[in-house]
Amino acid sequence: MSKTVLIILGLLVAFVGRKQSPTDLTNNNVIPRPVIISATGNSFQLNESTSIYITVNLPELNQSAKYLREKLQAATGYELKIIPTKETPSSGIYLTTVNNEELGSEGYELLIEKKLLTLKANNAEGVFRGIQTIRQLLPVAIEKSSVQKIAWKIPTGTIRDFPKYEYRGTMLDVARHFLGVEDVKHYLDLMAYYKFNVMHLHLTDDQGWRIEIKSWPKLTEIGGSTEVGGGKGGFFTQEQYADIVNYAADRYITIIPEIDMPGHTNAALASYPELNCNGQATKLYTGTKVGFSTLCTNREITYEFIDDVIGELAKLTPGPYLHIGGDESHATKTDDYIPFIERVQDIVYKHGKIMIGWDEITLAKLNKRSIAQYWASAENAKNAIQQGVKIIMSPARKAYLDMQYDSLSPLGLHWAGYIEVDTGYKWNPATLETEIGRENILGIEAPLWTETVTNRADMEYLIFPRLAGYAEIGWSPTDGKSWNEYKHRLASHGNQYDIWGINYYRSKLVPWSKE
Ligand code: TNX
Repeated sequence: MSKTVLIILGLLVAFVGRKQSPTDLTNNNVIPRPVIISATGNSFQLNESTSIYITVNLPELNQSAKYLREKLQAATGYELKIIPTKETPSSGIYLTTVNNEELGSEGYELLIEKKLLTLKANNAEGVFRGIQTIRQLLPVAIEKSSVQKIAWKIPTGTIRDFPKYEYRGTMLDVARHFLGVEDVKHYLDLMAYYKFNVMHLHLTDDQGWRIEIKSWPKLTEIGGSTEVGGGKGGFFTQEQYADIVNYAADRYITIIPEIDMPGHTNAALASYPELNCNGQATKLYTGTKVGFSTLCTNREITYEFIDDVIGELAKLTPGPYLHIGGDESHATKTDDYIPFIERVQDIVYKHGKIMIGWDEITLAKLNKRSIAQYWASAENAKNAIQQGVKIIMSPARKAYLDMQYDSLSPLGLHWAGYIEVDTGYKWNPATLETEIGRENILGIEAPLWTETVTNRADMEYLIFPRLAGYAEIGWSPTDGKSWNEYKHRLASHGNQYDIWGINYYRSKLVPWSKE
Protein backbone atom coordinates (compact mmCIF):
# COMPACT_ATOMS: atom_id res chain seq x y z
CA MET A 1 0.00 0.00 0.00
CA SER A 2 1.35 3.41 -0.88
CA LYS A 3 2.05 6.02 1.73
CA THR A 4 -0.71 8.34 0.47
CA VAL A 5 -3.33 5.58 0.68
CA LEU A 6 -2.24 4.89 4.25
CA ILE A 7 -2.49 8.56 5.16
CA ILE A 8 -5.95 8.82 3.61
CA LEU A 9 -7.04 5.68 5.45
CA GLY A 10 -5.62 7.08 8.67
CA LEU A 11 -7.46 10.34 8.21
CA LEU A 12 -10.66 8.48 7.44
CA VAL A 13 -10.40 6.42 10.61
CA ALA A 14 -9.68 9.54 12.62
CA PHE A 15 -12.63 11.33 11.02
CA VAL A 16 -15.09 8.50 11.54
CA GLY A 17 -13.79 8.05 15.09
CA ARG A 18 -14.38 11.71 15.75
CA LYS A 19 -17.88 11.57 14.44
CA GLN A 20 -18.74 8.77 16.84
CA SER A 21 -17.52 10.64 19.86
CA PRO A 22 -19.51 13.73 20.86
CA THR A 23 -17.13 16.58 21.56
CA ASP A 24 -19.07 19.78 20.92
CA LEU A 25 -21.19 20.69 23.93
CA THR A 26 -22.83 23.58 22.07
CA ASN A 27 -24.29 21.05 19.68
CA ASN A 28 -26.83 19.47 22.06
CA ASN A 29 -30.57 18.82 22.20
CA VAL A 30 -31.33 20.05 25.68
CA ILE A 31 -34.87 21.39 26.26
CA PRO A 32 -35.35 23.91 27.78
CA ARG A 33 -32.33 25.53 26.11
CA PRO A 34 -29.72 26.42 28.76
CA VAL A 35 -28.72 30.04 29.31
CA ILE A 36 -24.96 29.81 28.69
CA ILE A 37 -22.96 27.00 27.12
CA SER A 38 -19.29 26.88 26.21
CA ALA A 39 -17.51 23.88 24.73
CA THR A 40 -13.98 22.64 25.29
CA GLY A 41 -13.90 19.96 22.60
CA ASN A 42 -13.33 16.77 24.53
CA SER A 43 -15.55 14.23 26.22
CA PHE A 44 -16.34 12.76 29.62
CA GLN A 45 -17.20 9.09 29.74
CA LEU A 46 -19.36 7.31 32.26
CA ASN A 47 -18.25 3.76 33.05
CA GLU A 48 -18.89 1.11 35.66
CA SER A 49 -16.21 2.45 37.98
CA THR A 50 -17.61 6.00 37.95
CA SER A 51 -18.72 7.12 41.42
CA ILE A 52 -21.18 9.83 42.39
CA TYR A 53 -19.53 12.01 45.03
CA ILE A 54 -21.67 14.30 47.15
CA THR A 55 -20.48 17.10 49.32
CA VAL A 56 -21.10 16.45 53.01
CA ASN A 57 -22.37 20.04 53.39
CA LEU A 58 -25.88 19.29 52.15
CA PRO A 59 -27.53 16.03 53.32
CA GLU A 60 -30.40 16.42 50.79
CA LEU A 61 -27.92 15.66 48.02
CA ASN A 62 -28.04 12.03 49.01
CA GLN A 63 -31.57 11.94 47.54
CA SER A 64 -30.40 13.69 44.39
CA ALA A 65 -27.54 11.21 43.99
CA LYS A 66 -29.90 8.26 44.39
CA TYR A 67 -32.25 9.73 41.80
CA LEU A 68 -29.36 10.20 39.37
CA ARG A 69 -28.06 6.68 39.99
CA GLU A 70 -31.51 5.26 39.36
CA LYS A 71 -31.88 7.20 36.10
CA LEU A 72 -28.53 5.89 34.86
CA GLN A 73 -28.86 2.33 36.05
CA ALA A 74 -31.21 0.51 33.69
CA ALA A 75 -29.53 1.40 30.40
CA THR A 76 -25.90 1.34 31.56
CA GLY A 77 -26.25 -1.61 33.90
CA TYR A 78 -23.91 0.22 36.30
CA GLU A 79 -24.74 0.49 39.97
CA LEU A 80 -22.82 3.70 40.68
CA LYS A 81 -21.41 4.14 44.18
CA ILE A 82 -22.50 7.20 46.15
CA ILE A 83 -19.66 8.61 48.25
CA PRO A 84 -19.95 11.57 50.63
CA THR A 85 -16.80 13.71 50.53
CA LYS A 86 -15.26 16.80 52.06
CA GLU A 87 -12.82 17.29 49.21
CA THR A 88 -13.19 17.75 45.48
CA PRO A 89 -12.68 14.36 43.84
CA SER A 90 -10.31 13.98 40.87
CA SER A 91 -12.68 11.90 38.77
CA GLY A 92 -16.32 10.83 38.58
CA ILE A 93 -19.50 12.81 39.09
CA TYR A 94 -19.49 15.41 41.84
CA LEU A 95 -22.69 16.98 43.20
CA THR A 96 -21.90 20.00 45.29
CA THR A 97 -22.98 23.42 46.45
CA VAL A 98 -21.93 26.90 45.44
CA ASN A 99 -22.87 30.35 46.63
CA ASN A 100 -23.99 32.18 43.53
CA GLU A 101 -26.83 34.69 43.54
CA GLU A 102 -27.30 34.63 39.78
CA LEU A 103 -28.26 30.94 39.90
CA GLY A 104 -31.13 31.60 42.32
CA SER A 105 -33.02 28.71 43.88
CA GLU A 106 -33.23 26.55 40.75
CA GLY A 107 -30.16 27.41 38.69
CA TYR A 108 -27.09 25.21 38.42
CA GLU A 109 -23.67 25.07 36.89
CA LEU A 110 -22.32 22.03 35.09
CA LEU A 111 -18.59 21.78 34.58
CA ILE A 112 -17.76 18.84 32.36
CA GLU A 113 -14.10 17.89 32.21
CA LYS A 114 -12.49 14.76 30.77
CA LYS A 115 -12.33 12.96 34.11
CA LEU A 116 -14.70 14.91 36.31
CA LEU A 117 -18.27 16.11 35.89
CA THR A 118 -19.18 18.70 38.53
CA LEU A 119 -22.77 19.82 39.13
CA LYS A 120 -23.10 22.79 41.48
CA ALA A 121 -26.08 24.75 42.73
CA ASN A 122 -27.14 26.87 45.68
CA ASN A 123 -29.29 23.99 46.91
CA ALA A 124 -30.61 20.52 46.10
CA GLU A 125 -33.40 21.89 43.91
CA GLY A 126 -30.86 23.38 41.51
CA VAL A 127 -28.93 20.12 41.50
CA PHE A 128 -32.14 18.29 40.61
CA ARG A 129 -32.75 20.61 37.64
CA GLY A 130 -29.13 20.10 36.54
CA ILE A 131 -29.52 16.32 36.67
CA GLN A 132 -32.20 16.65 33.98
CA THR A 133 -29.62 18.36 31.79
CA ILE A 134 -27.14 15.52 32.37
CA ARG A 135 -29.81 13.00 31.34
CA GLN A 136 -30.43 14.95 28.14
CA LEU A 137 -26.73 15.32 27.30
CA LEU A 138 -26.12 11.55 27.38
CA PRO A 139 -26.94 9.40 24.34
CA VAL A 140 -30.74 9.03 24.19
CA ALA A 141 -30.41 5.28 24.81
CA ILE A 142 -29.87 6.24 28.47
CA GLU A 143 -33.69 6.28 28.67
CA LYS A 144 -33.95 2.58 27.74
CA SER A 145 -34.99 0.08 30.37
CA SER A 146 -32.52 -2.66 29.36
CA VAL A 147 -28.71 -2.67 29.25
CA GLN A 148 -27.23 -1.07 26.11
CA LYS A 149 -23.66 -1.50 24.96
CA ILE A 150 -22.85 2.14 24.29
CA ALA A 151 -20.00 4.54 25.10
CA TRP A 152 -21.79 6.83 27.57
CA LYS A 153 -20.08 10.09 26.62
CA ILE A 154 -20.87 13.73 27.26
CA PRO A 155 -18.97 16.53 25.49
CA THR A 156 -16.82 18.67 27.76
CA GLY A 157 -17.43 22.34 28.57
CA THR A 158 -19.53 24.48 30.89
CA ILE A 159 -23.25 25.13 31.25
CA ARG A 160 -24.58 27.89 33.48
CA ASP A 161 -28.33 27.82 33.63
CA PHE A 162 -31.26 29.33 35.54
CA PRO A 163 -34.96 29.90 34.82
CA LYS A 164 -36.53 33.01 33.40
CA TYR A 165 -39.80 32.64 35.35
CA GLU A 166 -40.12 31.39 38.91
CA TYR A 167 -43.48 29.71 38.18
CA ARG A 168 -43.50 27.08 35.41
CA GLY A 169 -46.59 24.95 35.62
CA THR A 170 -49.03 22.60 34.02
CA MET A 171 -52.62 21.93 34.99
CA LEU A 172 -54.43 18.62 34.91
CA ASP A 173 -58.23 18.49 35.04
CA VAL A 174 -59.12 15.28 36.87
CA ALA A 175 -62.76 16.41 37.25
CA ARG A 176 -64.13 16.05 33.70
CA HIS A 177 -62.54 12.63 33.40
CA PHE A 178 -60.88 11.11 36.41
CA LEU A 179 -57.22 10.14 35.99
CA GLY A 180 -55.65 8.12 38.78
CA VAL A 181 -52.58 8.41 40.99
CA GLU A 182 -50.34 6.48 38.57
CA ASP A 183 -51.27 8.74 35.66
CA VAL A 184 -50.56 11.84 37.73
CA LYS A 185 -47.17 10.44 38.79
CA HIS A 186 -46.35 9.62 35.18
CA TYR A 187 -47.13 13.22 34.25
CA LEU A 188 -44.97 14.48 37.14
CA ASP A 189 -42.02 12.41 35.86
CA LEU A 190 -42.36 13.92 32.40
CA MET A 191 -42.68 17.42 33.86
CA ALA A 192 -39.53 16.93 35.92
CA TYR A 193 -37.59 16.06 32.75
CA TYR A 194 -38.51 19.52 31.42
CA LYS A 195 -37.79 21.39 34.67
CA PHE A 196 -41.40 22.34 35.50
CA ASN A 197 -41.95 23.25 39.16
CA VAL A 198 -45.74 23.46 39.58
CA MET A 199 -48.64 21.08 38.97
CA HIS A 200 -52.08 22.60 39.38
CA LEU A 201 -54.74 19.93 39.95
CA HIS A 202 -58.26 20.94 38.91
CA LEU A 203 -59.99 18.74 41.49
CA THR A 204 -63.64 19.72 41.21
CA ASP A 205 -66.08 20.71 38.51
CA ASP A 206 -69.67 20.16 37.42
CA GLN A 207 -68.99 16.57 36.43
CA GLY A 208 -67.02 15.38 39.43
CA TRP A 209 -65.60 16.02 42.89
CA ARG A 210 -62.23 14.25 43.11
CA ILE A 211 -60.78 14.90 46.55
CA GLU A 212 -61.98 13.26 49.76
CA ILE A 213 -63.21 15.80 52.32
CA LYS A 214 -63.76 14.00 55.61
CA SER A 215 -66.26 16.51 57.01
CA TRP A 216 -68.42 16.37 53.84
CA PRO A 217 -68.15 12.70 52.73
CA LYS A 218 -70.95 12.78 50.14
CA LEU A 219 -68.85 15.07 47.93
CA THR A 220 -66.92 12.05 46.76
CA GLU A 221 -69.55 9.37 47.48
CA ILE A 222 -72.07 11.07 45.23
CA GLY A 223 -70.15 13.85 43.51
CA GLY A 224 -67.22 11.61 42.62
CA SER A 225 -69.33 8.80 41.19
CA THR A 226 -69.39 9.79 37.54
CA GLU A 227 -67.65 11.85 34.84
CA VAL A 228 -68.12 13.22 31.32
CA GLY A 229 -69.82 10.54 29.23
CA GLY A 230 -71.26 8.78 32.31
CA GLY A 231 -68.21 6.65 33.26
CA LYS A 232 -67.61 5.63 36.85
CA GLY A 233 -65.48 8.62 37.82
CA GLY A 234 -63.39 8.26 40.96
CA PHE A 235 -61.54 10.39 43.49
CA PHE A 236 -58.32 10.66 45.48
CA THR A 237 -58.49 9.68 49.12
CA GLN A 238 -56.57 12.09 51.35
CA GLU A 239 -53.81 9.46 51.62
CA GLN A 240 -53.55 9.23 47.84
CA TYR A 241 -53.47 13.00 47.54
CA ALA A 242 -50.67 13.14 50.13
CA ASP A 243 -48.81 10.48 48.14
CA ILE A 244 -49.05 12.68 45.01
CA VAL A 245 -47.88 15.72 46.97
CA ASN A 246 -44.83 13.80 48.23
CA TYR A 247 -44.01 12.33 44.85
CA ALA A 248 -44.12 15.84 43.38
CA ALA A 249 -42.01 17.25 46.23
CA ASP A 250 -39.32 14.63 45.52
CA ARG A 251 -39.15 16.22 42.06
CA TYR A 252 -39.23 19.77 43.45
CA ILE A 253 -42.71 20.26 42.04
CA THR A 254 -45.37 22.09 44.07
CA ILE A 255 -48.94 20.82 43.93
CA ILE A 256 -51.63 23.52 43.76
CA PRO A 257 -55.11 22.14 44.43
CA GLU A 258 -58.10 23.87 42.87
CA ILE A 259 -61.64 23.83 44.23
CA ASP A 260 -63.57 25.67 41.53
CA MET A 261 -66.32 27.99 42.82
CA PRO A 262 -68.93 29.49 42.88
CA GLY A 263 -69.62 28.12 39.37
CA HIS A 264 -68.45 24.72 38.10
CA THR A 265 -69.97 23.23 41.26
CA ASN A 266 -72.70 20.88 40.10
CA ALA A 267 -70.99 17.83 41.64
CA ALA A 268 -71.13 19.49 45.08
CA LEU A 269 -74.67 20.76 44.49
CA ALA A 270 -75.79 17.23 43.61
CA SER A 271 -74.18 15.86 46.79
CA TYR A 272 -75.65 18.31 49.34
CA PRO A 273 -79.10 19.90 48.87
CA GLU A 274 -78.31 22.63 51.43
CA LEU A 275 -75.75 24.20 49.09
CA ASN A 276 -78.53 25.08 46.65
CA CYS A 277 -80.66 28.23 47.09
CA ASN A 278 -83.84 26.15 46.63
CA GLY A 279 -82.63 23.51 49.06
CA GLN A 280 -82.83 20.76 46.46
CA ALA A 281 -79.97 18.66 45.19
CA THR A 282 -79.30 18.90 41.47
CA LYS A 283 -78.82 15.85 39.26
CA LEU A 284 -75.34 14.59 38.49
CA TYR A 285 -74.07 15.99 35.20
CA THR A 286 -72.06 14.14 32.54
CA GLY A 287 -72.15 16.60 29.64
CA THR A 288 -69.60 19.29 28.74
CA LYS A 289 -71.49 22.58 29.00
CA VAL A 290 -70.12 25.26 31.33
CA GLY A 291 -71.61 28.18 33.27
CA PHE A 292 -74.88 26.71 34.54
CA SER A 293 -74.16 25.97 38.22
CA THR A 294 -73.55 28.15 41.26
CA LEU A 295 -73.21 27.77 45.00
CA CYS A 296 -75.85 29.72 46.92
CA THR A 297 -73.76 32.79 47.73
CA ASN A 298 -76.12 34.25 50.32
CA ARG A 299 -76.51 31.24 52.59
CA GLU A 300 -74.18 30.93 55.60
CA ILE A 301 -73.91 27.17 55.16
CA THR A 302 -72.06 27.83 51.90
CA TYR A 303 -69.24 29.57 53.76
CA GLU A 304 -69.15 26.90 56.48
CA PHE A 305 -68.79 24.35 53.70
CA ILE A 306 -65.98 26.34 52.04
CA ASP A 307 -64.21 26.84 55.36
CA ASP A 308 -64.24 23.08 56.00
CA VAL A 309 -63.08 22.19 52.49
CA ILE A 310 -60.32 24.82 52.37
CA GLY A 311 -59.30 23.93 55.92
CA GLU A 312 -58.83 20.23 55.15
CA LEU A 313 -57.09 20.94 51.86
CA ALA A 314 -54.75 23.52 53.39
CA LYS A 315 -53.62 20.95 55.96
CA LEU A 316 -52.91 18.40 53.25
CA THR A 317 -51.03 20.85 51.02
CA PRO A 318 -47.52 21.95 52.03
CA GLY A 319 -47.22 24.38 49.09
CA PRO A 320 -48.09 28.05 49.62
CA TYR A 321 -51.06 28.27 47.21
CA LEU A 322 -54.72 27.29 47.00
CA HIS A 323 -56.68 27.87 43.78
CA ILE A 324 -60.35 28.80 44.12
CA GLY A 325 -61.31 28.78 40.43
CA GLY A 326 -63.82 31.60 40.04
CA ASP A 327 -64.12 31.19 36.26
CA GLU A 328 -67.22 31.27 34.07
CA SER A 329 -69.67 31.79 36.92
CA HIS A 330 -72.39 32.80 34.48
CA ALA A 331 -75.14 31.58 36.81
CA THR A 332 -73.96 33.89 39.64
CA LYS A 333 -74.98 37.56 39.54
CA THR A 334 -71.95 39.88 39.48
CA ASP A 335 -73.31 41.57 42.62
CA ASP A 336 -73.18 38.21 44.37
CA TYR A 337 -69.94 37.06 42.75
CA ILE A 338 -67.75 39.92 43.99
CA PRO A 339 -68.51 39.66 47.74
CA PHE A 340 -68.34 35.89 47.42
CA ILE A 341 -64.76 35.98 46.08
CA GLU A 342 -63.76 38.48 48.79
CA ARG A 343 -65.15 36.24 51.54
CA VAL A 344 -63.51 33.15 50.11
CA GLN A 345 -60.24 35.06 49.87
CA ASP A 346 -60.43 35.76 53.63
CA ILE A 347 -61.02 32.06 54.27
CA VAL A 348 -57.96 31.09 52.20
CA TYR A 349 -55.71 33.53 54.08
CA LYS A 350 -57.19 32.44 57.42
CA HIS A 351 -55.91 28.95 56.60
CA GLY A 352 -52.45 30.31 55.83
CA LYS A 353 -52.45 30.04 52.05
CA ILE A 354 -52.08 32.44 49.14
CA MET A 355 -55.13 32.58 46.89
CA ILE A 356 -54.99 32.00 43.14
CA GLY A 357 -58.01 32.29 40.86
CA TRP A 358 -58.85 32.53 37.16
CA ASP A 359 -58.77 36.07 35.77
CA GLU A 360 -62.45 36.80 36.59
CA ILE A 361 -61.54 37.09 40.30
CA THR A 362 -59.95 40.48 39.54
CA LEU A 363 -63.47 41.96 39.55
CA ALA A 364 -63.21 41.62 43.34
CA LYS A 365 -60.92 43.56 45.67
CA LEU A 366 -57.88 41.36 45.95
CA ASN A 367 -55.19 41.00 48.54
CA LYS A 368 -51.91 42.03 46.85
CA ARG A 369 -50.46 38.58 47.47
CA SER A 370 -53.30 36.91 45.56
CA ILE A 371 -52.56 35.80 42.02
CA ALA A 372 -54.70 35.98 38.89
CA GLN A 373 -54.46 33.33 36.20
CA TYR A 374 -54.97 34.98 32.82
CA TRP A 375 -56.73 32.71 30.34
CA ALA A 376 -58.71 35.02 28.05
CA SER A 377 -59.48 38.51 29.28
CA ALA A 378 -56.92 41.31 28.91
CA GLU A 379 -59.43 43.54 30.69
CA ASN A 380 -59.31 41.30 33.75
CA ALA A 381 -55.52 41.22 33.57
CA LYS A 382 -55.56 45.02 33.64
CA ASN A 383 -57.68 44.91 36.80
CA ALA A 384 -55.09 42.63 38.36
CA ILE A 385 -52.23 44.96 37.49
CA GLN A 386 -54.09 47.98 38.85
CA GLN A 387 -54.45 46.13 42.13
CA GLY A 388 -50.77 45.19 42.19
CA VAL A 389 -51.64 41.53 41.70
CA LYS A 390 -49.27 39.22 39.80
CA ILE A 391 -50.38 37.15 36.84
CA ILE A 392 -49.86 33.57 35.70
CA MET A 393 -50.02 33.43 31.91
CA SER A 394 -52.26 30.69 30.49
CA PRO A 395 -53.63 32.23 27.29
CA ALA A 396 -56.13 29.71 25.91
CA ARG A 397 -55.23 30.47 22.30
CA LYS A 398 -51.53 29.67 22.90
CA ALA A 399 -51.17 27.53 25.99
CA TYR A 400 -54.24 25.30 26.30
CA LEU A 401 -53.10 21.72 25.95
CA ASP A 402 -56.67 20.66 25.22
CA MET A 403 -56.89 22.66 22.00
CA GLN A 404 -56.66 20.53 18.85
CA TYR A 405 -53.43 20.76 16.84
CA ASP A 406 -55.46 21.16 13.65
CA SER A 407 -58.90 20.34 12.32
CA LEU A 408 -57.95 16.67 11.97
CA SER A 409 -56.86 16.11 15.57
CA PRO A 410 -58.85 13.17 16.96
CA LEU A 411 -58.87 14.71 20.46
CA GLY A 412 -59.33 18.17 21.88
CA LEU A 413 -61.53 21.22 21.45
CA HIS A 414 -61.03 24.30 19.28
CA TRP A 415 -63.01 27.13 20.82
CA ALA A 416 -59.77 29.10 21.32
CA GLY A 417 -58.33 28.04 17.95
CA TYR A 418 -55.99 25.31 16.78
CA ILE A 419 -52.58 25.17 18.43
CA GLU A 420 -50.01 23.55 16.17
CA VAL A 421 -46.66 22.81 17.76
CA ASP A 422 -45.09 25.99 16.34
CA THR A 423 -48.00 28.18 17.54
CA GLY A 424 -47.59 26.78 21.03
CA TYR A 425 -43.90 27.66 20.94
CA LYS A 426 -43.79 31.03 19.16
CA TRP A 427 -45.21 33.43 21.72
CA ASN A 428 -43.79 35.53 24.47
CA PRO A 429 -45.77 35.90 27.71
CA ALA A 430 -44.32 39.39 28.25
CA THR A 431 -45.45 40.79 24.87
CA LEU A 432 -48.66 38.84 24.15
CA GLU A 433 -50.96 41.52 25.60
CA THR A 434 -49.91 45.17 25.62
CA GLU A 435 -51.41 45.50 29.09
CA ILE A 436 -49.26 42.76 30.61
CA GLY A 437 -45.53 43.34 31.02
CA ARG A 438 -42.73 41.12 32.25
CA GLU A 439 -42.86 42.76 35.70
CA ASN A 440 -46.50 41.68 36.17
CA ILE A 441 -45.87 38.04 35.35
CA LEU A 442 -45.12 35.33 37.87
CA GLY A 443 -44.82 32.67 35.22
CA ILE A 444 -46.64 30.44 32.79
CA GLU A 445 -48.95 27.46 33.02
CA ALA A 446 -50.26 25.10 30.34
CA PRO A 447 -53.65 23.60 31.32
CA LEU A 448 -54.98 20.25 30.14
CA TRP A 449 -58.78 20.22 30.38
CA THR A 450 -60.13 16.73 29.95
CA GLU A 451 -63.56 16.90 28.31
CA THR A 452 -62.15 14.76 25.46
CA VAL A 453 -59.40 12.97 27.40
CA THR A 454 -60.36 9.61 28.86
CA ASN A 455 -57.06 7.85 29.57
CA ARG A 456 -53.28 8.13 29.72
CA ALA A 457 -52.72 7.72 25.98
CA ASP A 458 -55.16 10.57 25.22
CA MET A 459 -53.46 12.74 27.79
CA GLU A 460 -50.02 12.05 26.28
CA TYR A 461 -51.24 12.84 22.80
CA LEU A 462 -52.37 16.35 23.71
CA ILE A 463 -49.41 17.04 26.01
CA PHE A 464 -46.66 15.86 23.64
CA PRO A 465 -44.84 17.43 22.04
CA ARG A 466 -46.28 20.84 23.04
CA LEU A 467 -45.23 20.52 26.69
CA ALA A 468 -41.54 20.84 25.75
CA GLY A 469 -42.23 24.22 24.14
CA TYR A 470 -43.98 25.58 27.23
CA ALA A 471 -41.04 24.41 29.31
CA GLU A 472 -38.72 26.41 27.09
CA ILE A 473 -40.92 29.53 27.18
CA GLY A 474 -40.92 29.39 30.96
CA TRP A 475 -37.22 28.71 31.42
CA SER A 476 -35.06 29.91 28.53
CA PRO A 477 -34.02 33.43 27.52
CA THR A 478 -36.01 35.02 24.70
CA ASP A 479 -32.75 36.13 23.09
CA GLY A 480 -31.73 33.56 20.51
CA LYS A 481 -35.14 31.89 20.48
CA SER A 482 -35.90 30.41 17.07
CA TRP A 483 -38.50 27.87 15.95
CA ASN A 484 -36.19 26.75 13.13
CA GLU A 485 -33.51 25.83 15.61
CA TYR A 486 -35.87 24.51 18.29
CA LYS A 487 -37.68 22.13 15.93
CA HIS A 488 -34.51 20.07 15.47
CA ARG A 489 -33.98 19.70 19.21
CA LEU A 490 -37.64 18.80 19.57
CA ALA A 491 -37.34 16.24 16.76
CA SER A 492 -34.56 14.51 18.68
CA HIS A 493 -36.83 14.30 21.74
CA GLY A 494 -39.12 12.13 19.61
CA ASN A 495 -36.49 9.44 20.20
CA GLN A 496 -37.04 9.74 23.95
CA TYR A 497 -40.81 9.57 23.45
CA ASP A 498 -40.40 6.44 21.32
CA ILE A 499 -38.29 4.80 24.04
CA TRP A 500 -40.76 5.77 26.76
CA GLY A 501 -43.67 4.52 24.65
CA ILE A 502 -45.35 7.93 24.73
CA ASN A 503 -48.32 8.47 22.43
CA TYR A 504 -47.28 11.80 20.90
CA TYR A 505 -48.48 13.86 17.96
CA ARG A 506 -45.99 13.57 15.08
CA SER A 507 -46.56 17.04 13.71
CA LYS A 508 -45.53 17.53 10.07
CA LEU A 509 -43.78 20.72 11.13
CA VAL A 510 -41.17 18.81 13.13
CA PRO A 511 -38.36 16.91 11.33
CA TRP A 512 -38.70 13.69 13.36
CA SER A 513 -36.17 11.00 12.67
CA LYS A 514 -37.68 8.14 10.69
CA GLU A 515 -38.10 4.82 12.38
C1 TNX B 1 -62.73 26.96 29.71
S1 TNX B 1 -60.51 28.24 30.95
C2 TNX B 1 -62.75 26.59 31.04
C3 TNX B 1 -62.89 25.17 31.39
C4 TNX B 1 -63.02 24.30 30.19
C5 TNX B 1 -62.08 24.78 29.11
C6 TNX B 1 -62.05 23.92 27.89
C7 TNX B 1 -61.38 28.17 32.14
C8 TNX B 1 -60.92 28.92 33.28
N1 TNX B 1 -62.51 27.45 32.08
O1 TNX B 1 -63.97 25.00 32.26
O2 TNX B 1 -62.72 23.00 30.53
O3 TNX B 1 -62.45 26.08 28.75
O4 TNX B 1 -61.07 24.31 27.01
